[in-house]
Amino acid sequence: MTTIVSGIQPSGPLHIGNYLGALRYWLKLQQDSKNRCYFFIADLHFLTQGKPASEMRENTRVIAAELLALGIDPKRSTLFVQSRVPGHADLGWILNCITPVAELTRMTQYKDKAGRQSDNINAGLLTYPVLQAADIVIYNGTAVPVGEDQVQHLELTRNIARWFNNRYGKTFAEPKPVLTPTPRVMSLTAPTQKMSKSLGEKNVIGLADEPAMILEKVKKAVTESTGKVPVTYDGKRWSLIGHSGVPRSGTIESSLPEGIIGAYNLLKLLEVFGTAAENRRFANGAISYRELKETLAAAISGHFANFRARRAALLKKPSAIEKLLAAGAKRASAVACKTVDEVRKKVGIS
Ligand code: LTN
Repeated sequence: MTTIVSGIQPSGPLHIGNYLGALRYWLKLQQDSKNRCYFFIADLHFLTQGKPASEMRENTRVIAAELLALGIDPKRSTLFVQSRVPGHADLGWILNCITPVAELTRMTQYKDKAGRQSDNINAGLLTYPVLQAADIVIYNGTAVPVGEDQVQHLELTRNIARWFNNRYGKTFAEPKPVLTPTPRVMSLTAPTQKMSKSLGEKNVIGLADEPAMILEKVKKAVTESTGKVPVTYDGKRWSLIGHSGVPRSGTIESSLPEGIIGAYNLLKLLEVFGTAAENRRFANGAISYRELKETLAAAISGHFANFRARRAALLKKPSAIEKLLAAGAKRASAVACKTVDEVRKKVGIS
C-alpha cells in the first residue's frame, strides 16, 4: 500500500494548469487499488490570502463540485475539506515548535508571496509549509502528487518528519513528490510566466469555460508571427530544438523570445489534448496559428465536455456534495485523530 496525500487551495475555479500539473495525476493514482488516496481542499492554506468569508465559502463549494465532476471518486479516495479535520491544525502547531524560522524565511514561495501581497504578510504565510507538512504526515503519506513549485515544500516536509523522528522516536514516513511529466503550462498572454489565476482571467483556461470562451482566450494567446518555430514532433511529443523541456525561470529557455515560448506552449497543450493526427498537421512547414488555435480550442473544449455537464448537475445538488464531504472528513478524522493522539503522548501533552 502507498499512501497518497495531496491538497489544492480553493483559490478559484480549476484551470488547465491545475489539471495538467497535478489533478490529472490524482485521477490516475486513485485508479490503482494499491494506493490509499487522501485528497483535500486546503482552505486553511487559502486563509493566508486574506479573502472575504463569502469568497472562501463559495470557492470551496465550487471546487468540491469540480473535483467530483473531474472524477475524484469518494468511494476510491478520501475527499474532504481540510478545516473540517481539526487534527491538521493541531499537528501543524506542534510541528511549528520544532521548525526553525530560518528554514521558513528561505522558502522561495514565501518570498514570492510576501513580495506579491506586501500589505498582508501574515504569520500564516510563513508557517504555510509547516501546515502542509502536517497535512501529509498526519496520514503517514509517502507520495504527494504536486506541481514542481511544491518540491521545496516537500523537502522541508521530509526534514520536519526527520527532526520529529530524531527527537521523539520514529513516528512519520518521509514523503516524496510525484511530479507529472507535463511541463509547466505557461500563461496565454504572458507566456514567460506560469499559467496562474493571479495573472488575471485571460491568462488561464478554466476547466468549466464554455467552448466560445476557450476559443476567445486561445485566439488571444501570444505567439510569434512567422510560423517558423524551432520544434520537432516525434509522433508523441513536441520538443524545442536545442532546448530541453519547458521554459523555466532562470534557465536558457526563459531567455527565448516570448512569441516562441507562447507558440511552443500551444503545441505542448495540443500534445495533451489533441490527437496525434492533429499534432502532425503542424509538424511540417510554417505553422498557421489560426489553424493551430482553432484546433487546440476545439480539442480542449471536447476534452472537458463531460466535465462541464457533470459540474453543472452537481452544482444543483449542494446538499449531496455536503454529505460526501462530511463522510470524507469523518473518514480522514479517524486516521488523523490516531496520529495526533500518538504525537501528543510523544511530546508530553496527553
Ligand atoms: N501548497 C499546495 C497545496 C497543499 C498541498 C498540501 C499539496 C496544501 N497542503 C499537502 C500537497 C500536500 C499548493 O498550493 N499546490
